[in-house]
Amino acid sequence: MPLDDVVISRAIIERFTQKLLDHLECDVAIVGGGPAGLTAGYYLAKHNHKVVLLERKLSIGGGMWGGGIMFNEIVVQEEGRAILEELGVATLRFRDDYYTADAIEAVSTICSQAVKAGTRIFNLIDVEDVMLTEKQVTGLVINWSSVTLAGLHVDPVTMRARFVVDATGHVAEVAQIIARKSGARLDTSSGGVVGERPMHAEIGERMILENTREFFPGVYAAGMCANAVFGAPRMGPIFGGMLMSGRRVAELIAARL
Ligand code: 48F
Repeated sequence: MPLDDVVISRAIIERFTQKLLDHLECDVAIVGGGPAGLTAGYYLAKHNHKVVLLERKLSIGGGMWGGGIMFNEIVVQEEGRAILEELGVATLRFRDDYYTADAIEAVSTICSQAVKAGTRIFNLIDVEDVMLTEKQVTGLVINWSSVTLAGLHVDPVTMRARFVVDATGHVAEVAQIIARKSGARLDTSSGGVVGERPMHAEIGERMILENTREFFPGVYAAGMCANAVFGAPRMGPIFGGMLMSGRRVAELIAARL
């Protein structure tokens, strides 16, 4: 049978529309498709929770693709290595407790595992606001990131979620939005986004797990965002903390679902 161009278009439009409609209400909406968000998605979906991950860029993977200074190797410590191995990413011992992995293998494998576990990823979507009801975040306000980039005046739509994970990295965008727009205090020392501290891998990696927690009713911080929200150091291209934080936030939320 000859290929019909319009059938191809119809297939894409119908399937995508259905996919989006099926996910306008979910258990957990994760904002940001870096290593922390992807790992959180993997563990939540694996336990049969309905998970949506929203990423503004075309590509998923956040800051992991480029390793350090575009040398596409990442470093993890023992606990991070265990997660990579569980996901099927090969690691190589460098020395002592330092292991390396190919950044491309890491991103593509973690993404694949998250999707196969059931995380539904929507790329090219910008989270521009939250839905706030009786002092609890109940969902997200989303738009095409191309609309935001072009500065077009087009209204967004909404997505309901029982819990939201802010995994937007250094910028801590969801936390910034809540602090700026709601007038309410976040559960941090300053009541707002404290901001990340200068590089210190040892402290940064240690603090990220205690900073992976709820900072506003219904909203959890994970990954680099957790240290930015609560005011802990950055850690550069060691990624164990991102993976462990993703797993931790999944455990914390799963316990409440
Ligand atoms: O920055 P990112 O990789 O965050 P992460 O998972 O990992 C941090 C590391 O990459 C690295 C590090 C390691 O030690 O410090 O920086 O915590 O991924 C965050 C993703 O969120 C997306 C952004 O495009 C990126 O891919 N993002 C940010 N704001 C929004 C967003 C938004 N408002 N809507 C949708 N996506």
